[in-house]
Amino acid sequence: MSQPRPTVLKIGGSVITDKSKELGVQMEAISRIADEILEANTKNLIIVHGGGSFGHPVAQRHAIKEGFKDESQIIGFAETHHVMTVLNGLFMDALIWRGIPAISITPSSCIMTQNGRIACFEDVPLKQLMKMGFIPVLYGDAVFDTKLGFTILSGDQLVAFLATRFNAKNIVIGVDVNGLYDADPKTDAKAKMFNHLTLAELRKVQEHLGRSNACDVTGGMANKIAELIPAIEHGIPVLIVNATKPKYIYKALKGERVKGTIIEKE
Ligand code: IP8
Repeated sequence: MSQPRPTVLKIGGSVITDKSKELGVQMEAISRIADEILEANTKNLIIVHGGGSFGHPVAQRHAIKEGFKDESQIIGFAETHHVMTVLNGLFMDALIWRGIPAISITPSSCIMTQNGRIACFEDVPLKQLMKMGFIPVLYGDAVFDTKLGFTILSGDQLVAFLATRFNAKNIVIGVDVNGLYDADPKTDAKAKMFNHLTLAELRKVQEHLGRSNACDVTGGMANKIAELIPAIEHGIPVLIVNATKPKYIYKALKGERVKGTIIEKE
């Protein structure tokens, strides 16, 4: 029997960390989201989380995304990867101690990029563990790059890649705003939220989407959307929801009605 199509869930770094202080964690949000994942009991789930106040400030300080230019960056790369494993560990703790069979997959150990784009992915263990009913948990990471030496792989590129590779049923993106807006809702009170967009409509609004103003080396909402386009082109619907609101991730995983932005191919 072929493997049922998975759901890919991304939990943004802005939801599980406190972006106002480096290495600030939102433990309550992590615990609540783990409760919601447990309750939703989604079969064939792949989880990806972002870097927030863990990965981004360290990566920015050492210019890791720009690639290897100077020996002094070596410790910065190791530090960026390390703080991501620390954040991942906190998330894994919350999942495992609730009895969720989650397995952490370290992107820097199974993925290489070429000029920042995923070029090779050793997916045999991941396929095997999914077949056995485990839930893989990946994250945006500092990764090795065939041209740049190293770089930063965003969780969003990873989400679109995994969704396409495993022919996902859907993608759920949990962020700290209610959905996709025509302007930054955090700074523009008149920003209007989209409930539904087709790919053609998305392309039209794409240029107006803001860049994140908090420290974010992978480029905020505009880049998030650009990264998701290949998966949407593939026919995989994306739902963007507010993961800081209780039960939204639960409802999104259960396929229940929830406030957010749905983006579909047509
Ligand atoms: O928060 C980037 O992942 P993202 C992770 O999904 C690092 O963009 C290491 C900055």
